[in-house]
Amino acid sequence: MTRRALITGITGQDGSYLAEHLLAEGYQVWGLIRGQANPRKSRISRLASNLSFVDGDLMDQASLVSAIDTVQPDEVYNLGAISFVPMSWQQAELVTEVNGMGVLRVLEAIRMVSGLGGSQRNDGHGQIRFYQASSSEMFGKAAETPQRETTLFHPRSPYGAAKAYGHFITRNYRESFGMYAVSGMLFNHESPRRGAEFVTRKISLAAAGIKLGLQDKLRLGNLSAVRDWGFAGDYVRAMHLMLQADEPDDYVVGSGAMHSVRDAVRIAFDHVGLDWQEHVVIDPELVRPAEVEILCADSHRARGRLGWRPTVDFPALMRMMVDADLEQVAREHEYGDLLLASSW
Ligand code: NAP
Ligand code: G4F
Repeated sequence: MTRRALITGITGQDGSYLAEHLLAEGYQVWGLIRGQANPRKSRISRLASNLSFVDGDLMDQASLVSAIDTVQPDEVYNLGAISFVPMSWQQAELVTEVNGMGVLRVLEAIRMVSGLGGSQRNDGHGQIRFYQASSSEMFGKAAETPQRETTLFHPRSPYGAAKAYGHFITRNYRESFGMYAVSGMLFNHESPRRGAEFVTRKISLAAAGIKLGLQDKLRLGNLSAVRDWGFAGDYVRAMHLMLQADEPDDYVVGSGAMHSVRDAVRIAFDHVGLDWQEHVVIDPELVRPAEVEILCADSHRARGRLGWRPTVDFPALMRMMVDADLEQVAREHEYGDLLLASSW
């Protein structure tokens, strides 16, 4: 029997890579689409043909029940979120609703459609498996480095706090109702499909734009922040592997390598033969109210139990993104919109 997967956030970076991966694995893939004329729906259809769509929004409980009832999925991947951390200080309540309460709504929808309730627990037969997109932002001001599954959470943004709620409620539904519900605590992962507001893509776009003579300066905030960056195509494989394990559990997923924002700029500008120091301007407006200074993953559990391995290291990832942007920026009509988004 063909397995069915439902992905929320299918129009985002990870949703597009996961859809491609699951289609290649032989799944029938459905995407939850928000809004009456979502402009990104056609983009995902072009990237991954053979998709099916169902309407719904993480803010709307009934739409999620209806989506799960319609699709009757074997696996649900909840990737939908407002994922840009600075937005969470501007619209804290909305981010909490979507990224925190939205997780509860999906779990409730699965519970209702599966007929689980009260003291009734799942017997494991034909149950819907659930993946929650948790985040290394939950570690925030990290109690130890590298971070592993047992490291205490100390979120530094409303985004991180909402993700921590989503993480704990997922574990709670696993323990309360016997649901197969797991969280992937994924560290930063990037690609040529990354939103232009995130720092790696902002840098790769600027390196390409400056090289092509379309831009001169790149405004950045904290150059000293350290992240564990990997390739999104590798990380969606980990999501799928987590739902294939015999027992449900939570996993840290990252490369274990640390690089600063300054390293990212240096690699990208070197790749196109530019001196980054002639172009980068520090903008205090881009420094966050409470910064996450350092993140680094200890992925021993995922590597040992799931056999997961990343295939692209950080310098190769930055070069891949710059090369893709040299091509994309040359198609000038898209450049204005991307530049606007990358000015965050
Ligand atoms: P992304 O590119 O920003 O995509 C976010 C997706 O969420 C979009 O498809 C968006 O759809 C959808 N969405 C937003 N609000 C929604 C709502 N109210 N109802 C339903 N869908 C909604 O993010 P990403 O990088 O692919 O990340 C995927 C997930 O992993 C997110 O939950 C993110 O927080 C988490 N995560 C990401 C990273 C990373 O480094 N990329 C690391 C750890 C965790 P629209 O087209 O409707 O806007
Ligand atoms: O690329 P960023 O915006 O990613 P951030 O905040 O780490 O969040 C991403 O990864 C999380 C996983 O840890 C996800 F959960 C989340 O959804 C998202 O995908 O910023 C990375 C670092 C920060 O320390 C930031 O202060 O880069 C620093 N930075 C310096 N200048 C900048 C800039 N970030 C952005 N976006 N723009 C700048 O100009």
